[in-house]
Amino acid sequence: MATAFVKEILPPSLTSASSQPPLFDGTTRLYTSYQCPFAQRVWITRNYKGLQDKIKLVAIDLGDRPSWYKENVYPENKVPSLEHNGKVVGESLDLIKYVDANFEGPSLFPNDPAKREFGEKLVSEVDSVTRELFSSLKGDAVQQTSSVFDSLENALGKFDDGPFFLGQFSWVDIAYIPFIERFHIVLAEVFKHDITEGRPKLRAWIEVYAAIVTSL
Ligand SMILES: N[C@@H](CCC(=O)N[C@@H](CS)C(=O)NCC(=O)O)C(=O)O
Repeated sequence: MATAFVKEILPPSLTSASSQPPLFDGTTRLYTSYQCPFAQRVWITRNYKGLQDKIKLVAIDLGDRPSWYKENVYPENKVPSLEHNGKVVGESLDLIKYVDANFEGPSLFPNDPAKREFGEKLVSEVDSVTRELFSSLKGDAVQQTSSVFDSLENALGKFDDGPFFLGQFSWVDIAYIPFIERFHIVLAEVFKHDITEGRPKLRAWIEVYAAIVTSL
């Protein structure tokens, strides 16, 4: 984890009027959007590993996307994507692994086989968890999300050597947190419901994560 607190000046989002930054000039670039929870996963990974100087942020305005992004950089036309070593790779969950494997900094993958197995299982479920959370907004969100948050509370109790899913901070936390923190806020603001009420492990997870992020 980066120890010195140096507030990064975020570059402005590029629009259809912006020219394309150089491609494959040896610079590693993370194409991102400051609002996107998928891109946030890779942004957290970069910052947690202290790679702010190694991976340059290129923010894209998704509402007014530059055409060169799809044409020249990433044909899927989504963020995040990472330009590294003469290629562009995408998909946020793959990118957490890619950045962890190809760059320095603290590992996000524990060695303990039981933790690795549990981590794979939790991450394989993250898309269905987020789908369920989003679909709950069409109905009684408090009631419909309750079993999801109960199962996260339960999962957070599996290892007791830290407040995170695998004890120590890992890729599993990064996979879930951008979505859970948004639902935490939406349920509090719109439905006046605190998802951490009666779920002490979930509360500690959100609080400790917030402390980590503000120290990056
Ligand atoms: N499965 C992708 C999803 C990425 C994604 O959907 N990003 C959104 C922004 S949050 C996007 O770029 N949307 C643009 C579009 O779909 O055209 C990942 O995990 O990286």
